[in-house]
Amino acid sequence: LSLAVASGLAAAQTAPMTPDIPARFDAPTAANDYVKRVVEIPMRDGVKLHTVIVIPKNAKHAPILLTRTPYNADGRAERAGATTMRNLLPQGDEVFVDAGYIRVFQDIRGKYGSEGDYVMTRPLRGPLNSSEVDHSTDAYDTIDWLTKNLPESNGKVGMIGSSYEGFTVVMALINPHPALKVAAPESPMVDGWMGDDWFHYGAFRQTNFDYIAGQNAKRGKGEEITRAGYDDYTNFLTAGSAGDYAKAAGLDQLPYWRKLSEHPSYDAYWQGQALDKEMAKQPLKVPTMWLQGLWDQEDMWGAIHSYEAVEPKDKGNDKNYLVMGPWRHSQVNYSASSLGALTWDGDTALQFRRDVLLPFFNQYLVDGAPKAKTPPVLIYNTGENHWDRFTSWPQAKGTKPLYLTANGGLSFTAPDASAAKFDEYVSDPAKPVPYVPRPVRFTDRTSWTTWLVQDQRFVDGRPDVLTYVTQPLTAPLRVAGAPQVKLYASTSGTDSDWVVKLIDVAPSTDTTSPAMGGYELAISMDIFRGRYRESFSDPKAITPNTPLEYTFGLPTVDHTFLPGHRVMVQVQSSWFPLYDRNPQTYVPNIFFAKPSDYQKATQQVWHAPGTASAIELPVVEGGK
Ligand code: PG9
Repeated sequence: LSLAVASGLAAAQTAPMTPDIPARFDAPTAANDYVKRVVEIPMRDGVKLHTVIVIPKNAKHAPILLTRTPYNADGRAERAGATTMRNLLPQGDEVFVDAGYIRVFQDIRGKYGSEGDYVMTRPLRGPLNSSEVDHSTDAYDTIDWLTKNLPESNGKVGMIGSSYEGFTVVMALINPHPALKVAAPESPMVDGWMGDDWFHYGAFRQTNFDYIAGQNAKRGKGEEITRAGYDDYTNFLTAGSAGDYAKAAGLDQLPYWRKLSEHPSYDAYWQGQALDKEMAKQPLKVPTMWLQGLWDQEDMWGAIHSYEAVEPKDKGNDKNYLVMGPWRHSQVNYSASSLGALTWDGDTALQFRRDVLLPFFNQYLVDGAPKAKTPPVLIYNTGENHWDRFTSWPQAKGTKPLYLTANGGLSFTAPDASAAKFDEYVSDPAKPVPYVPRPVRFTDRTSWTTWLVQDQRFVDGRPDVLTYVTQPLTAPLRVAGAPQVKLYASTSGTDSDWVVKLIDVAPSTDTTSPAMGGYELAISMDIFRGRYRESFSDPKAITPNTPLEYTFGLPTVDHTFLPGHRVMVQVQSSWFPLYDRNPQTYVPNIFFAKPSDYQKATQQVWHAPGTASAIELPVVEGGK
């Protein structure tokens, strides 16, 4: 008997050599407050796109919120091993989850789980794309499928996403599907040459090398570039040109780097991808909220320029909306009660998502929802620390020149002939001005996300940085719009970069926040590559030793310089290693400059009648 019992038991047991990985494993889902469906949605060319759909349990007539991403759709719906949809989805989605939305993430073609080939920010069908598909058609086909295959939904779709995901939102706005009812491109990548990720006015951003390797070396997450040493300032300086660095990192194997390096100027390749120009062609069909950070370290150009491009055709002032918060890139989707050393009046990102974004989306997506009280323009006043709600933008009716003057001053009065005509410095490509204090670590997330609010005292006083400053203000100075640089400068070289920073200098003592005493906060700054002075598409050598005019727009501001504060302007000729060095000798393609091309140059910034350098400030007279 005892033997029989023993063998019976053995028959019920799992044999020791049973393979331990089953064909399928499903975690229990009964306790979840959502249902997750993973589907492969066919596009018009037969390519299937991997799509993750999260539906609130028992949903009926629920609106759909769609994001199309190159950054792994699966990963967006697994924030925690969660039984609740709120914990499962990203922080920025919480307001939509609470409102009962269906959430959809889709891998764009060629990335992660999706079929097809990957082309970085795939251009629209046309001269640059002879295929039958682009992100406009993929969004259309996806929305069409969702409205036909989600019985829990009311068939209304909104799109949202930041940066690359903002770019895919903009693409969906071109010939949109009729079920696309509302959109929020957040810091969308719109013009990669003028001022979004790849270049700023022609100066190349070397932080992109890590991005290009991560994005293109594999269908999933790609490679990290191995560093020669700890300090990227030294790593890039020793490498030589950006092209030399890329070659050493093996990037010649990646077609996207080759495309970039073959198009250093604003030629048909870049012009044909500029989505603000594309958007300007047609009135908006879908109510759209363009939004971005005022210190957006990656995509500072796209949202504001798209808003401005579309605005003339928004006759009813009811489709085109602008939001600019005191945020770093994509901070709108996280917590935002501070940025670097700066603190705001509460969590400005949550305030926006809860009080403005959700009601705006609800209005167009939720059956029977009330009309939202959405201001056409919502911008944070970074000097007075509060949101401003406006009916139009810019608030300034024009600009007022703030002149650079002799002895490092700034004045609203034009310089006369009696003072010194210019200031001079030597720009040495062997010792470029850093954009953050060394050691520089591109991979240091805190450094990267806060560099635009870095205290500029770390370079103020360098012999190759000119500083101009006012006396402490006795009345508030209100600026609301985009400052314009009008610089008269000469170089002893034949090419040159010009970096111009508009800075708010805090009073030297701050007893509440001692570290803010004398803080030099750049409220707007940018770089301009001199060879593009006359034409962005046809660069030209600069005539040496001749004061020439450089005009370019700085990023938009909504700021009040408070009494006791001072206005400062800094001018320099490098911003390294974020921007590749200008050799200061004209060469056909700076990406491939030779070591002997890099030459010291004597730079002069002029402040004489007829050559009066200024920042044209968007001053709001009367302060409000
Ligand atoms: N700024 C990133 C990016 C967008 C588009 C192209 C390249 C980079 C991003 O955050 O998605």
